[in-house]
Amino acid sequence: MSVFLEKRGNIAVALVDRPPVNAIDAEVRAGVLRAAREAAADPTIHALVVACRGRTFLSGADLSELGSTIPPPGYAEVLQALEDCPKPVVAAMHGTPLGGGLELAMACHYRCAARGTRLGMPEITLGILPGAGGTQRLPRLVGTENALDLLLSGAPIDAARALGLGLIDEIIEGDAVDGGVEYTRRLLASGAGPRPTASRAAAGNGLDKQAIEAALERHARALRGRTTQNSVFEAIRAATQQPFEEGLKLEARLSAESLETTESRALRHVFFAERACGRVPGIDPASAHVSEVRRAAVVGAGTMGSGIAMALADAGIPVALVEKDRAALDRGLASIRENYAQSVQRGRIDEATAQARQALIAGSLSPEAARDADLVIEAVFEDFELKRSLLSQLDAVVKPETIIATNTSSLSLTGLAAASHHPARVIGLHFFSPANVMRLLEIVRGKETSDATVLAGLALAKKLRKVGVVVGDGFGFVGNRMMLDGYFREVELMLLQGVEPQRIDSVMENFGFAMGPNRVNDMAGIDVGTRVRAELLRRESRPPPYHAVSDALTALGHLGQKTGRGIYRYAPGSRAPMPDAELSQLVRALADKYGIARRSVSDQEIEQRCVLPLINIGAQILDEGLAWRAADIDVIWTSGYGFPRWRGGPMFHADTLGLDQVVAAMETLGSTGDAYYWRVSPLLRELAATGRTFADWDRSRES
Ligand code: T1G
Ligand code: NAD
Repeated sequence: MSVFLEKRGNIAVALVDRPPVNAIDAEVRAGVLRAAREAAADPTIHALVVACRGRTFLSGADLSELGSTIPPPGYAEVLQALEDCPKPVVAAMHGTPLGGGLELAMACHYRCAARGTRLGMPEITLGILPGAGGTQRLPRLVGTENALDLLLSGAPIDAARALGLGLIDEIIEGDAVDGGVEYTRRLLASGAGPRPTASRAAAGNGLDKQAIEAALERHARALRGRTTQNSVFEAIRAATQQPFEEGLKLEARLSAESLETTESRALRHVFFAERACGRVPGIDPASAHVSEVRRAAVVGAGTMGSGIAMALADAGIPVALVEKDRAALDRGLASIRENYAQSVQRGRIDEATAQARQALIAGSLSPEAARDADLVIEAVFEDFELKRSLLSQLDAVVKPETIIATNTSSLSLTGLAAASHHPARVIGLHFFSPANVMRLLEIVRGKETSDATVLAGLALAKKLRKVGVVVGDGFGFVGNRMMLDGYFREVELMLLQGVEPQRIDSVMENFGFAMGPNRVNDMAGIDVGTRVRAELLRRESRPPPYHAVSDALTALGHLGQKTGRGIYRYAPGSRAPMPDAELSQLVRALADKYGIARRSVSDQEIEQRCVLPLINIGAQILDEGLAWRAADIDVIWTSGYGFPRWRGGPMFHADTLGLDQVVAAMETLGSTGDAYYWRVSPLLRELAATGRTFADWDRSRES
């Protein structure tokens, strides 16, 4: 039983208890339906309150139930029973009423929510059109324009905003259940009766072209490449032009169709993949006590160190930020101040929050400042000897249980850990730049890293609201290995063959990356890649030309946007890339040097040559055991490298292309291209030959 009916005087409370997040499954639906019927039939009950135990009100449909036929009773039946109840029905919410949960609340006659509640319709982020009447009831409560914004952004709003929009009727201070009952008592006292949302009219007269364009414009960035929004418009239009029942029918059809799209499968895949990567096969979360990080230290206040310090402070963790000299420390602290000031200016946080966070970061010139830290992260120059000596120095300073982390992007973790007397406590925390913004955290496990230390890394990622993926200690870890050996290397080869950088960028932007590879390279700084590769190539060699164009640009001092030219040229103060004739000359000379012939390359080939190498290197990485699941790789690429989430990540995308097709295309490309890199990974070949997918492979390893 997951729904309990309690009586408080003449008010009945249907209390849902379905941990962890009160997702709605058949049992919950059946329980609510029973409660609605009982409330309707029992003359001693004058009103019904729907509320939840635990951390949140209903957080939406149980996603594992979607996709197949939903077991009865259906949403429509349950929600109609609530709406048709002859006595007032009140939703009393807390936590995160989302999707189907909010839809259920909208079918109630009144809605109240505890302060701190965040309400939303996140279905679009899963490629789904809401299917429990949300598209029909929401515009009736808040008007079409607000409904469109909620449905197109998928972003939750707070209780105050929900009250302002008319989505809820009352804010509760304190406990949602007690407050909800109290509110209901007042409603009854004032003589309030049932108030079905369905019988209201939606504000707005249909959706004209202008309104649609304005809405699309507001959400353009998030909706690039997407299709779910088309159904949203169709359903909202029906809400304004057709009777409620007709609108519901249309919504049901469009919602069922949305579930079948590759887009929705991909987005749901990423949703579950992001949660699965917190579980590491072979490591029992109960096997170690993971103590909370109460104080942290960061050594090095450069680009990364400052960003990491902010990420920690943003999560409420006090940080000692250690530098080697006063000037460097001042620079670091100044950049942190500027960063917070900018966040205030852009309205992301208020001044008091910025001050409070900044106050958590204390600069220091001595590693001794790390003495009390539960976690210390070094982010000094990428220099093996420097890092090793720092780690052994920290050994002497920190507590015996302190986690010692390095933010290296290219050095061997096991090699660095050997400098510590406690290699079991040494771990790689590979943050991405800017570290306070980027969601991805690669958690690098060295040979000696203990399970407890890995669990601590995962717990930290969660605390920082990042997605932590555990990876092995190989060349470039997972993300950079795939980028350098796969994607960007092939891009360089295309440049050498005479393909214009802007064509490559536009093909990949059309594929769904926010920015094409050449623009990324220019923005990140071409020298940054050159430096990382120089270190990596000490670990393992790669045949030329590898990244010859970027290395030549670094040698010339053409480092990208920051120097006004790189792969592109930039007018002073502008970030708009312009073609650079000199690049063509440079590329021609390098092509001659490496004996690479110029040839024409179609847009389709550009896309294949960017995407297929990611898949192939990804498969190699799985084969080598450097990532555990194909889905982990998908999380890395969608959260850290701009791979379109709605394509599910490179490995999911491979499954949708069909692995046999992928292998066939690689063989064709290998016959004219760089055979070394087009060798099909044995795992990929085997899966293709046996008609399996990466998803199948992941499943076989979970069991
Ligand atoms: N279904 C199934 N499992 C879910 C789930 C869901 N909706 N939401 C969370 N979980 C699992 C999750 O996989 C994890 O499991 C555990 O709960 C804790 O989640 C009919 C079509 C509610 C804000 O999109 O946004 O309604 O990995 O780690 O950080 O129109 O979960 O531990 O085994 O994320 O505190 C709309 C999705 C569905 C909400 C809580 N609803 N969930 O965050 O915990 S579509 C959503 C969230 C729909 C209707 C339609 C978050 C959260 P495990 P967590 P959290
Ligand atoms: P950076 O040059 O901006 O900063 C390094 C800082 O370390 C400098 O401020 C320097 O003064 C300080 N430092 C050097 N020796 C020190 C010592 N002994 N004690 C205290 N401070 C010392 O470099 P960065 O880009 O921030 O990179 C730092 C680390 O992060 C490197 O290991 C790098 O590979 C890694 N990393 C960088 C990126 C990136 O995009 N920049 C991404 C991921 C990881």
